[in-house]
Amino acid sequence: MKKDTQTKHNSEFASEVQEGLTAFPKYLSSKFIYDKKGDKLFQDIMNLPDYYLTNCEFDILEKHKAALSDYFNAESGFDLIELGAGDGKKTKILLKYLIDNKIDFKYLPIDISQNILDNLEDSLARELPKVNVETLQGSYFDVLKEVSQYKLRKKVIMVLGSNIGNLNHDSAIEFLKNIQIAMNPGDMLFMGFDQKKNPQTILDAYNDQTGVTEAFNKNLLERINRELEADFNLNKFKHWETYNPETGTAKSFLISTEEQTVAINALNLNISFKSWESIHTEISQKYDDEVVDWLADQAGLKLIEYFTDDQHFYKNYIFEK
Ligand code: AVI
Repeated sequence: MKKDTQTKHNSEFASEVQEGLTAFPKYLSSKFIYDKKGDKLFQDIMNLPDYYLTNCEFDILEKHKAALSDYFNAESGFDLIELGAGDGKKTKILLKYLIDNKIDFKYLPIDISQNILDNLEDSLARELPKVNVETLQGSYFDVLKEVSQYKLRKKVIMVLGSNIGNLNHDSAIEFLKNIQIAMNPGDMLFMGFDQKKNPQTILDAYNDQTGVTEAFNKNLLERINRELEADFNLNKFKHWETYNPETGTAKSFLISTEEQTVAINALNLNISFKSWESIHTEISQKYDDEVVDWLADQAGLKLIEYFTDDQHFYKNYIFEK
């Protein structure tokens, strides 16, 4: 990451931590979980049997790759633009099918982390050397703005993993609107949305017995300790998950198990916690077709098709402008 970008991230982190921990009730944004350690913990979460989202999306791509290829393919080829590419494990199912069937396409993964993009490029060179790949480092919207200038051929913008679920509805509409603005008529958006289901299945996915999700959530506090010279004692906080079946919102909290004061030296700040006081850290929204249709409509997009797994736990939708 470039030095000026790094400084911008650090000051954004510092000011949001200050704002969230001096508010009532306290909160922190889940986007800050993802440093090097947080990225690794999220990879571990995706391998947990209880975290059904990954396997469901894997199955959907495997089962429907031919139909998806038919939707995406265009006479003069297409650009497959992936936001938040990660390790590309799921995407490779589709990439392999497109290569095996000699479909004309270029793959453009976008990620904020150059490290993730370098690893992805290396693994593609080994596993699928025929894929024409161009990595794009930057925030989604800066890169999307650039990409919206590509008007020569069809764009398929892909967002896997139900990442939209980490946004409240207003921010989700904003996110979709920004994508819509980058699209031209005929372009497509292909996006994963985790679905409402048995609340116990959802709670189990975000409250695994091995403690990986707890460590992932607590990485926020660890990061504040590391980067802002704080003295959070992680053993004095408890990971807590709730799910509201009425709204479809899963929420993660960190709960102070005793009355305590934490010093954040880089901010010159002491934060007091009452016993059992909470910090809200993440939402993981669950959807149904009506809500997805409403979000799309608000963002100026048309829902045209969806694909699901055998249990209907998860859906990948296709939208057009
Ligand atoms: C990245 N995001 C879609 C994950 C989710 O399911 O909300 C993050 C996560 N949080 C806890 N486990 C996984």
